[in-house]
Amino acid sequence: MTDVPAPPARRIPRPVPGRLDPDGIRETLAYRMMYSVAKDGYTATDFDLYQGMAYAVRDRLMERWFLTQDAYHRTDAKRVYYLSLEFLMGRALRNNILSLGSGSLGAHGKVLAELGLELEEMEAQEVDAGLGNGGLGRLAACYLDSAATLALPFHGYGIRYEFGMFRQRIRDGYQVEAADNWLRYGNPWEIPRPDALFPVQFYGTARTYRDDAGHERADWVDTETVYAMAYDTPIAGFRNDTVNSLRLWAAKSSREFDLGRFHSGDYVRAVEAKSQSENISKVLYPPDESVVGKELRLKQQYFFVSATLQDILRRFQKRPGRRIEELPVRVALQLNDTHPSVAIPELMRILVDGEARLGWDQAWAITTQVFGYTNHTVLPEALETWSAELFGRLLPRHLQIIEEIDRRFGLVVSEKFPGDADRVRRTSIVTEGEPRMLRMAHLGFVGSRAVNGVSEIHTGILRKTLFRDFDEIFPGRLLNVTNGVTPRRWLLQCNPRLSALITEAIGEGWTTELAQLRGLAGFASDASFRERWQAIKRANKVSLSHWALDMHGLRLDPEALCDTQVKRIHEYKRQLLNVLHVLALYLRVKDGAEIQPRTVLFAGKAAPSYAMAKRIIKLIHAVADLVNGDPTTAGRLRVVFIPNYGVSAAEMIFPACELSQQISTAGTEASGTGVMKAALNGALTIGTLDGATIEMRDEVGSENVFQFGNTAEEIVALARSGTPPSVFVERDDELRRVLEFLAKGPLEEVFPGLFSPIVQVLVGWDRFHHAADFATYRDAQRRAEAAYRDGDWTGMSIRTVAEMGRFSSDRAVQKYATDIWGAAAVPVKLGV
Ligand code: 26Q
Repeated sequence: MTDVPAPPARRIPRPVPGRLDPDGIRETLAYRMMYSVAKDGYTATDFDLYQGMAYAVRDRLMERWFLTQDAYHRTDAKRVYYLSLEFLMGRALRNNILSLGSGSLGAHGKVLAELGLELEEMEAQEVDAGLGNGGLGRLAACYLDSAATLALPFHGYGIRYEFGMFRQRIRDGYQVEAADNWLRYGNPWEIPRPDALFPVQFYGTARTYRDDAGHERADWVDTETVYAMAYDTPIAGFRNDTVNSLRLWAAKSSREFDLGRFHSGDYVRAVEAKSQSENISKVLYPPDESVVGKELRLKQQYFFVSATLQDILRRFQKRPGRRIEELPVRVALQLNDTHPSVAIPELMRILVDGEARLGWDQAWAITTQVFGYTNHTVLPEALETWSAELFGRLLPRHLQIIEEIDRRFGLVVSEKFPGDADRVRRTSIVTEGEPRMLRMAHLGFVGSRAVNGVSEIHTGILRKTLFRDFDEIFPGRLLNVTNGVTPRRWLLQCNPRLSALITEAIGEGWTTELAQLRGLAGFASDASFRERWQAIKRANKVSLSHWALDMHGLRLDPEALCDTQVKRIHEYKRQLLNVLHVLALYLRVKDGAEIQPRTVLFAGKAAPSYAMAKRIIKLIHAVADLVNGDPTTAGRLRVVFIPNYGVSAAEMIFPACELSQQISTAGTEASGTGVMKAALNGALTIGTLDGATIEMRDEVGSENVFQFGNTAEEIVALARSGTPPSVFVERDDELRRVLEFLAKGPLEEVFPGLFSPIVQVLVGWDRFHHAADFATYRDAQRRAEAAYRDGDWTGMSIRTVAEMGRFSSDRAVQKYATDIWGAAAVPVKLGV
């Protein structure tokens, strides 16, 4: 590849960085209101003011962004690229103000107050950037925050979906999806880069030919071209002047579409084809089983991977004298699950077929030094596979390359295990027989220098199951990095009351050194501190009830224990176990028993084609109507489903949460991160021995967690034994009664037959073993009630927060940087 000397810089003067005191903010806001928003005091709406303030904040980020990117270039630092189909960012305004600020929200709040507007009112004008489905997408957002705070040269790359995660409405208790047109009123945080435009090829044919030297070569011809255009969003580190970027690609048709068919007079068809090709970045795919539209999902994956690699290599080669062999020293690429794993054959294609003309072995050595791959699931139905037929039609050359990777890997395996044909078959990337399928997890493992699970138990299960053979073939490649969450958004920003109390007690260092929370342990028995701790939880519960009433017309009871299960609706997460327990409580109250008053709060979206999950949502609403409409349970039990769960709803819910449920069947939840956010806000956890809850128990102490249920090993043994759920139902009067109530009670009367598929699963053949865990779940709930009523709940809550330091995403990202990326911080300082 040729060196491109950088053109001489134009002499564009750089403005003096603006100030962040009230005068400076007032001035920038005035300027932005007039020149960017073009509104004055007579015409500006709250939304206009939000826009003006967003631009005013962005101006300060830009100065730091140039400073940071210059420093990365100057020091030639190793860059980390995080490739993800999802970034669940939520709102940006408060987060950016907090990152910039030297104190609190003070100065910005003051300027707004002069305009008669509260920060809270204004920030509600911003729409969530919901470019993700759930945990995996939010993790990417937390890692962006931590990487910037750690001053790492880190770039997020993904797709600028025109429609993100659907908006969930509830009609008659059923989920109804609506399009999330989040860009309708513009997005002040993004900077369009019409000049950062890369062609991406699809279809066509892979061809072999002989080059001038007589070597056999391959190329890819007669393709269709779509262009990827970049949009950059600044990502601020917390009070360190680092500003990284998130680069998202939007599809643009090629110019041929604009000009080509024109000549044949077929103008309308040309414009139709143009919008066809721009469909690629139209919509975020939900993780459902449906095959329809799958080709477009693969197109999305390759579209963003191709543009990203072109951009990365352009940046890499900008420096004169660069040799491609240096790539692994300068660049690390992290694959957020297999969704971007086509990057592996794409880099091979560039190195072998492209200008570099490397031999296979050299190209492979480079490729396998550059990639890291994170696995987020062991559920077989969630592992990504593609039919070779579909893949080869869209990306014929990549299919050839994958087949060659597979062939060579097969040789490695049979050399290491002579005569073990079964092992070769088990580990192959391309399956035998029809239809041939590509197993992307296998490709990810073979093509990466490091592969990681997201909690200790998850990594252990990967080692024993999905990646067992691979771990033997490549010892040391598989490692664990337990997930974490950013304490800036998930405590400092969302819970100002608790943050202020913590800072008053231990200073503000915890915001970047979360382990400092340990200093709170000493306050667990301090009477006045405990009282304030309790009062804050109560105030947060009141705030949540006001919000739920205003936003959704839902009534919560701030006096009651706030019990939450908020996450995607999925059978493995076992919202049904929670529902069974709610019904048990209901029947007990009907019998005249005294229970600890509680509000059981559910929230979460079901994939649009996941019929069982949608039925579970309907069941939750039916149970809510029954329970909330019954005067006997008034003041004792409420069931609430908060619609349209997302980042902003989570920021309201976690500060108010007292009991947080992570009750998945052991061995199914890779990590779970919501449970960390709740605990960081003082909730106690009721949970199975699954995902990161095990490590949370190890940190906070088993006396502070309500643990129950079969272990992952026991679940495997249970499944092997073929024990039917009826065995557990027969020996448990309360469970039997609840199931009979479901099958024959008032719910069945109002909705005949609607819930029988659910009952059938629970008593028939249940992959997720609800019945087997019911009795111990009930016991754990009893222990929780007792602790809330007469135990040391507040002390437990304080001690939990004190031991949550390990679950900061700062720790997780630092571990990736050291163990996988080999990347170091490049701190910057803006001299003002
Ligand atoms: C795949 C193919 C086609 C369309 C969609 C998908 C798809 C999209 C999203 C498959 C999976 C996802 C999301 C997975 C996810 O969020 N996993 C969660 O990741 C968290 C972060 O590691 C963990 O904490 C959770 O345990 C895990 O469920």
